[in-house]
Amino acid sequence: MTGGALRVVLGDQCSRDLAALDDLDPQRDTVLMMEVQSECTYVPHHPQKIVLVLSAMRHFARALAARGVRVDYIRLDDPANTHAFRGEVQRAVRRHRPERIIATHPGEWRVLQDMLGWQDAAGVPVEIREDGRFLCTLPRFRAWAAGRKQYRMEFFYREMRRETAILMEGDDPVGGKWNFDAENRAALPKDLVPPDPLRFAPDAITRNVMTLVADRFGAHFGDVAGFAWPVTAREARSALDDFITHRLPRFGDYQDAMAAGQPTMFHSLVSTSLNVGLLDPLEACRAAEDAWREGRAPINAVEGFIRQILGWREYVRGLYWQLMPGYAEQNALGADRPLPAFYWGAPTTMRCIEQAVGQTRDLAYAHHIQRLMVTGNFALLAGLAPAEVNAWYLAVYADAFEWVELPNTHGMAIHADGGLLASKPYAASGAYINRMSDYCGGCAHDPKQATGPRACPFNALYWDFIARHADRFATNPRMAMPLRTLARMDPGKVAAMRNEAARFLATLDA
Ligand code: FAD
Ligand code: DLZ
Ligand code: SF4
Repeated sequence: MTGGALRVVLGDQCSRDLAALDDLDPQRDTVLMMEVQSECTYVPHHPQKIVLVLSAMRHFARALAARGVRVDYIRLDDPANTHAFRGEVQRAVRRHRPERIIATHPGEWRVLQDMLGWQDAAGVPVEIREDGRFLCTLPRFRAWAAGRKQYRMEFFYREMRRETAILMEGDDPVGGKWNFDAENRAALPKDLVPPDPLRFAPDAITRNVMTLVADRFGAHFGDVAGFAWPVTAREARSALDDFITHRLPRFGDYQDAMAAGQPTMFHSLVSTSLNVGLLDPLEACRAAEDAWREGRAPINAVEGFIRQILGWREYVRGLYWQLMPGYAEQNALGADRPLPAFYWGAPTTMRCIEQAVGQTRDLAYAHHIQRLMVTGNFALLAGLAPAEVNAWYLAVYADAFEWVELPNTHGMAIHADGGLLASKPYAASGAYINRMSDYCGGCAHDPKQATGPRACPFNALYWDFIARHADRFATNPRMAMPLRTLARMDPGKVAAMRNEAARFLATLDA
């Protein structure tokens, strides 16, 4: 080919209606897709995450080719592969001599910086198009954020509800409230077993990728063997339908619940499909809304699910691009402890951690409350270094891309942004984990004890955290209650708990 456009599709852009593919001329244009080592190793991604991305890419390339689109697909084992986006774009320009390059805005700051250098490197104009797969454009988010000192998801979410008319009756939210979260805090009853989610047996393409990934990235944390994620748009839609039928009705009630041996509870597992582009967020929201309108799921479940996608997902993406690159550098609580080895699967006596990390290794998945209130809460209380915590979350989950991972980790879980995203730190003692799970029953620790040989580490760490940051939180009305409780405690008891925390933290450092 000489002339025409080189249209670049990245690994998390496997969407038929991608902006870079608009107005594609099959006679003159070529689509470039590149498997490169640097994207597989910039953090040590879980092997299932790498399989997900590469298999979705290969299936997407095959679907494009079946529609008559010319695809130049660079494989990881291609001997000439430079293993970097820029090098592959340069090589492709030499092969195809296009008039221009068209790309879609990437999901990560570091990739955007790279993309901004493609024009000089390749000597061809580069057009970077807005990613239309999000419901809120970046200029729209900037306009919403302009002039605000703090950003609150709830207000953003209401605007998104109005703009999309999802779960609305005229100007009013259906059911008379915007948010049914207060009804969504039940623990899992002993006799209720969550249904297994749909699993997708790897086809020949996926099996080939699994072998490639096991050979090259077998040393990364995580097991490739159990791979069962959707890798095509069709599979992603079946997974959504399965969720809507079997789990959505109880999604709300048990959204915050955790149970041993129940890694997925009533969650949807749609994040991987949304994030690599196999499923459209509006389609997912509309499918849930239809279930409510047809009486197949209650409003607390449907509103809760839609809020996660229309609210949180769009909001964290807007914030990421609003606040980068400085956002990643923040460390408001001065946390500097290295990540303990049990995050990478080393043995621990804490059953909640062992369950969350164990299923992460097996499935590249943990649900929100495990990420926030178990591994995230521990990182917050123990003062783990934000850069290490972020790199861990980015590596170990199949759905992890920095635009969504960083604000959730840095902002929501470990408060490294000092409260830009969340009005208070999500800090909790063992009592919370005991209330919301059955983990503590089989644990070597006792959630009711804060000191002594069987003490739950979360207890002493919690009060040590509150005491350590008491000055900072003194002006935060949402922290008034724990600060008052601390002030009323016997000073001897506080000192004993802080000693316990110091002793426990020293064992981590050792
Ligand atoms: P469900 O509970 O079924 O929710 C439905 C959908 O809503 C999800 O698929 C997701 O697309 C969206 N959603 C839910 N919560 C959030 C949220 N807080 N922010 C953005 N979208 C949300 N999500 C990612 O997609 N990638 C990540 O790398 C990621 N890292 C996280 C790190 C931490 C520390 C925390 C606390 C949360 C993180 N989340 C991340 C958000 C959330 O935990 C996952 O989206 C969710 O667990 C995915 O599972 P699911 O599809 O079963 O979600
Ligand atoms: C995550 C990932 C991986 C593991 N490999 C590739 C790849 O080989 N080629 C590619 O185009 N994209 C890959 N990705 C996804 C990119 O890292 C993703 O596009 C950026 O993180 C921006 O969101
Ligand atoms: Fe986790 Fe403490 Fe409960 Fe053990 S007792 S499972 S460490 S919260």
